[in-house]
Order: sequence, then structure tokens, then C-alpha cells
Amino acid sequence: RQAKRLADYQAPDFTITDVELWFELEPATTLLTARYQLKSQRKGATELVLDGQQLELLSVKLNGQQLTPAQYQVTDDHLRIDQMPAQAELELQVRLNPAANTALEGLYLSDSAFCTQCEAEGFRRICYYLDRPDVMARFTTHIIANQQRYPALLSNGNKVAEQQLPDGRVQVSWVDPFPKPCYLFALVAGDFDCLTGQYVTQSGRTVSLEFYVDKGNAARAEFALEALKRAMCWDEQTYGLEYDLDSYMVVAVDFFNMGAMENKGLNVFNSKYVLADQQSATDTDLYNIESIIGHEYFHNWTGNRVTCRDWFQLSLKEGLTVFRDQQFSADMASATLSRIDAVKTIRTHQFAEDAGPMAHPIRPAQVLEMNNFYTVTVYDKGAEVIRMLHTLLGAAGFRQGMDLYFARHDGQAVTCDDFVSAMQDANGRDLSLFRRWYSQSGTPELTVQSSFDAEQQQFKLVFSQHTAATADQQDKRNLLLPVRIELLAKNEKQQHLLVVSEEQQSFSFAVAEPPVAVILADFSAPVRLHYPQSVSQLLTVVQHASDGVARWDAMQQLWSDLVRQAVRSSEPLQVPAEVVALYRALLATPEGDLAFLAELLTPPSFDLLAEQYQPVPVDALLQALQQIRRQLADELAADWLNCYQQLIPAPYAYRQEQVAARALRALCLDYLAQSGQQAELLLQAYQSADNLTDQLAVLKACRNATHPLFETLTAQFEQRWREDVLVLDKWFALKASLPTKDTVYLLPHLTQHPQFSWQNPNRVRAVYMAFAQQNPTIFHAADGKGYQVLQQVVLKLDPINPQLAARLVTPLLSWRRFETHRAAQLKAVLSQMLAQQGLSNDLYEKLSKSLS
Ligand code: BAL
Ligand code: ZN
Repeated sequence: RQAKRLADYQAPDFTITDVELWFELEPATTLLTARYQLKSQRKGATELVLDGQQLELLSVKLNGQQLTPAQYQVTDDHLRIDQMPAQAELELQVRLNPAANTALEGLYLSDSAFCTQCEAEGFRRICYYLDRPDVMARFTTHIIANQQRYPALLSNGNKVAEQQLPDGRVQVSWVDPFPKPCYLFALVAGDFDCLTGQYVTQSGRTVSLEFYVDKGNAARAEFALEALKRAMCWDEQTYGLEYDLDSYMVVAVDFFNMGAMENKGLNVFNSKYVLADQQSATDTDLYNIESIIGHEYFHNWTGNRVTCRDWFQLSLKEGLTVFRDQQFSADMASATLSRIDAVKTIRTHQFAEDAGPMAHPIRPAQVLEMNNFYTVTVYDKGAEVIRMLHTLLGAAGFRQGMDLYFARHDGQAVTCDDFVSAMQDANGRDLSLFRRWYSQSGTPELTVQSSFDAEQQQFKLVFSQHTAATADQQDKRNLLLPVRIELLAKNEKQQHLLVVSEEQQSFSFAVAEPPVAVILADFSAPVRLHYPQSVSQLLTVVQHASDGVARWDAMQQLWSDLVRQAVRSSEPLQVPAEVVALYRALLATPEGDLAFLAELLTPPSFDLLAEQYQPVPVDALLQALQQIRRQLADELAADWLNCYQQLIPAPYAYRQEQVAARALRALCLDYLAQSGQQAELLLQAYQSADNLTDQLAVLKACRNATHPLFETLTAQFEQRWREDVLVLDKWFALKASLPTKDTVYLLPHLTQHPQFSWQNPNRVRAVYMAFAQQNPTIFHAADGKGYQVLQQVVLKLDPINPQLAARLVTPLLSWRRFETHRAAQLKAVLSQMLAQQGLSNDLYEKLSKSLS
């Protein structure tokens, strides 16, 4: 199988300037007529090669003349015409079967509604096309369908006509005035309820906002609608960017591989990121909805108006747009909590990706299946790289760079280099070394040594950076790292932004006494920091650092150090008295930002710790975490109870101070349940809750403690929500993540539930992602059964939905990082999979890299 390489990029010989599409929609036989205006871009070019997959080609016309099959060639992936004039009109007709499309790429059915997903390379499953983002065309789309069954017929841009056809069908026509790559094309047809609103832009234009949702669900889209208005306003105020069409449509569908998709003027969303109210969604769901609504909206400029030249540049739009959505969330909710969330994602998942077989730079150099590169590296590390630019240039300098980027590239398909050049030129800064972040994979290790010269009253920091070889790349070089520090001395605090660019570099600071140093405040660079500090120094940072992220980080470091000592010594982990005392003091009078407090008091997860070891001592880590949990529960039993009782819930509202109090109450319950007692209190908390956040907190506490109430309450929950699949997904996930041996046998029963469907990615993820990611005890069980279960599921899914199969296989891939017996089990499971015939490219790429 042939991978594509960034180094081989060539501009296309032909481009398409205008596209006109006629869809005649029927679930099993949709007819599409497509007319393209083609233009040569290279003198002498005569061969046109269009991409196309799983299409039934009915007709080819060139400049109005029907071609005979001898005048073109069709393969599994292409349509080739050898004698192309320099300018021509090409008209194709194809037949599609959306009802049989379970891969959810191209045109498919979500329940009975038609919808599309074209990014990255899905348009080629709709029609033969130059399916690459540097071909930008104006699209006109006519949708012809039965109006009773499909009252809403939607596509990109503005609706320009609607007419009854003599045969009783209706034809609705849309024109998108902005040239775009085909990955931003969308079509939706169905019978929806529509929630509408309006937004008046900064220049005074009125934009109609339309949310299309399943019948009866319009009220559940209200939060998303308001979030969209906030996002539109925020982008005007922060970046001066205004929306450009007359309407902005969002359609919520149940069958969707991703979270959402930024199609021009017509976003398609996984319904889980649109539908929400206090009974059916948690605080975290609402936070995620706001962030994803923002993300897709922000793509209108960073992605759509300025798009990617080729798919290797995916981070150009995704890293930047994640950074923008993180800024938005920080402004709408808690800045510190948003940042902590992002840091956890990088440390837990991105560092693990760097250390595994799929390691790649934020701008990958080669790709077999593009769908495999919608990764935490491209998205989240990509956002960290943008954040470092923001840190280095300052908010004003960054804004100047953004302004120049849009001034230069509006309407173009460009590269990551073009983006950095705009930042560089707008600020008169040399960013050549910084650009290495785009081409180098791996996690830099930043080692710091400090010393104090009492005579000179000087504090010295010596930084050394090193990036280990990764699966994809042997040679590594030094990078440019912005390092925020704070020096905490008795009578002063100093803050500095250091720029570390050498392999070894030192900095000195005048200070009267030896300070406690905070290194990498706000996680100013995505590196692994090695700066040993004592428990008492770390506690000083926890109590006195100015930056909340640094305070939280010091507490995480403290726990990581304790776990490491316990793993090394094989002695039981003993929580130090100072730590218990700190918890006690903080729980006694919960005040300030309670969500931050809850985060501060939460020890690191198994996955976060596991990522710090090679090989991962699974059993020892699980044991250490359990010892921490038991001691905190036992020694502080009265304190958790006291804190819980002080936090009296108000009637539900999604307001930050309430969200925060609920988070802290949930933490208290988690420890109160640990004893296996407190049944009355837990029951009362469950029954009196007026919202899903509080209810789920009880269920999770019972799950984590394997509390006897878990079965009773989850049974009640299933009864209450069995008709509401989005809420039921939480039940599936709770059941799949119960850390008892029976869970592995329960999983097949969950898939027998009337609401479970192998065709629906949300259901599959609810059961099996939860099992693989939230149930380390059972997933990594010594007998290897957890691995085998996931293997069977991945193989079953590959022919149904390869993207989903390839996502689910990820927890199995890093077998080299585990101890001998687990590594052997994982390797066997992976080898059996790779030996299967007919694997998708998606799965093949991951398995073959893992085993090579
Ligand atoms: N472009 C794919 C979905 C997203 O990142 O917005
Ligand atoms: Zn995106």
C-alpha cells in the first residue's frame, strides 16, 4: 500500500473553478449529475485524473459530447481522461447508495435523514473529483427530493430558488459564493424541528441562525444557539472577524464519526454536541458544546476562508482553531480550569502518541490514510505550538500576525509555513528556529538544575533539552522553548519569560535568598519537565504560586513522586502528614474557586501516570492509586463529609460558581463512597438531584468504589433514560467502566441492549472507549481478556466503519511500552489482526506501524 509524502507535493495540472450539482435523493439509489468547469494550470497538461471511490459511473460528457468507455478509464480509485483540452466543461452522472454507506463518509443516512461528511477525502465517495484542498471552486447545489419525507433540503451558502417539479418532487437550489475545497461541501435532507435565532454582526448585517434537530428536540438546542451567538461576538471582539453569509445552519445527527464538521454555512454536528438541558446533559457536556460550537464557528476564518494547501498542513487550521476555541472557553468559563484540561490532554494522550508507533510531527511528513491523522498531536500539540507563538509575541503581536495572515491569504489554500511567515513578518521576529516544531515529532525533555550563590545573592537555573528518537524519526534537534518561571522568596515574587533555544542554557537572577522556583508556569511549552523538588518545596508552590496551573501542577508532581517511590521500593504508599493536613485545611472552609480546589485535590489518573514509565508497571500503579484513595478516604472521612455538607445545592443553573460547587461535591462523594458505606447519603444525593451532573456524580462515586448501590442506581437510571440514547450512552459507559472482573463478560450483553447499534459510533464508543480508557484494571487484566475483547470489536467494526475501528484500536498499539507478559499478549492480539485479509487502510496503517 502506497503512502503519500509531503515532499512529493505538486500543484494539480487542472483546477475546477465552478461546480454545479443535481442530487435526486432516494435512500438506496441517489442519482447525481455533476457539471465542472475545468481549467489547465500547467501548459501542455492533457491528462485529467479524478479521485472516486465506490461510485457507479453512468455517464461522462466532455463539452456536451458523450464519451464512450474507450475514451476514459475507471479504476477502483480514479477516473482518467487522457485527451483533456486546456479548458472544458465536464459532466458526470453517478449512482450512489447512501443507505448502504455505514462508513459515514460521503453521502449517508443518519436514521432517515441524508447527510454528508467530506473531510478529509469523502467527496470522492459522492462523485469523481479533484479531491484535494488546493482545488477551490464555487458550488451551486440543486437538491431534488420528495418534500413530505424531506421538508428540509440544505446545502452550503444561500438558498436561491425552490420549485415544484411536474413529478411532485421539489427542487431547492443553493449557491455558495465563496470558492471552497470539496471537503467543505455539505448536503442535508430530512424532517427536522428547527430552532432559529439571529445575530447582528459588528457591521450591522443580520445573520439567521438555524439549528435543525430531531423532532421534539428544539428546546434542547437553546444552549448551543446562545453559545453560537457568544462565539460570533467573541471572534469579532478578539480577532475582528465577522461572519460572511446570510445564514448559519447547524444540523444535529445521531450517526457521526467525529464531534462536528465546519462545512461552509452548514455545520453538521454529532447530536451529543448540540442537544442539552439540565436533565439530559452535565456541566461538562455544556462546556464541551460551547467549545465545539465555537471551534466550528471559528473555522469559518481559520480553515474555510483560509484553507490548507494539502492535508499534511491539517494543523494549519486545526491547531490554530483549537487554540482559538481554548481562548474562547477560557473567556467564557474558568481560564485556569480550561488550561488544566488542555494540559491533561497533552500529558495523557499526546505524550503517549509521541511515545508510540503512530508518532508524527504536527505537520506529518507521510500518510497512508488521512483519517488517521486527526490526532491529538495535530490538534492539541498543534494548539500548543500556536500558544507558544502567542506567548513569544504577546497578545498584540499575535493579533498583528493574524491580521497579516488574513490580509495575505484570504481565499487561498496555504501552508503552515505561510502562517509562521505572517507571524514573523508582522512582528519583525526571526522564527526560523521556531519552525522546527512543525517538522519534529516527539516530546522534548527539559531538565533543570538550580543553585543559589549566597555571596553573590544569585539564583541560577541551568536548562538542558533533549528529544529522544521516536518511531517515525531518529534524529532530533534542539527547539525553541518559551519557559515561564516564577521565583518565590519570602519577601518577593519574580516572574520571567525565558527563551531556551540551546541544548544547554543557563540564566541567573538577583535575589536575596534561595527562592522556590516555579518552572514552566502555565505549561508554557509542551515538554516533559524534570526538576526535582522536595515535598515541602512543592507544597510552597501549591500554596504561593501566582499561576493556578502551576499550583495544580505542583500537586500533580507531588503525587507522581510519591507513586514513583512506592513503585520503586515495592513498599505501600504512605500519604505524607503534610499532604493530609493541606487537604484538611482546604476542605474545612471551602472557598475561592471551588472547581480549582476540586482539581487541585484530585490525584493524577492511571493513564497520566502510566505515560511516565517505560515499561508501564500496570499493577504497581493501580495499587499505588488505590492506596492513595483509601488513605484519603479513611483519614479524611469527616472532612469530606463536612465539606460536602457545607456545599448546599441551589436550583440548577449553568453558572460558573454552581459548576464549581458541583465539582467539589462530586469529589467529596467520591471519597465518601470509597468506604462502601454512606448508602443513605448517596441515595439521598441521587434522589434529590435536580440535574444530571449531580446524579452522575453519585453513579461515578459508586462505580469507583464498586459500592453495592451501583447496581440499583444504574438500573433505575436505565429505566428512566432508555428512550434517550444520548443519556443512555452515559449508562453504557458507566457499566463498561466498572472495575470488577465481571465487566469483561458484561460487555457483550450491553451490545444486546435494544438501543445499542454497531452502526452508531456514539454507542460503540460509549461501551468500548469507556472500557479501554476508563477501566484500566479490567482492560489490562493479567489474563489478556480485555485486549482480546477489544480485538474482536475492532475486527467486527472494520468492514462497517473503518474510521471507528482505527480509533478503537489505539489503546492496543503501544505494546512495546508494557512489561513482558502484557507486551506479549498485546503483540499476539495485534499480529492476529494484521494477518486478516481485506483490512481497511485505516486499520492496516496503524497495525503495521505498531508491529514494524
Ligand atoms: N474538521 C474536522 C472537525 C473539526 O476539527 O472541526
Ligand atoms: Zn477543527
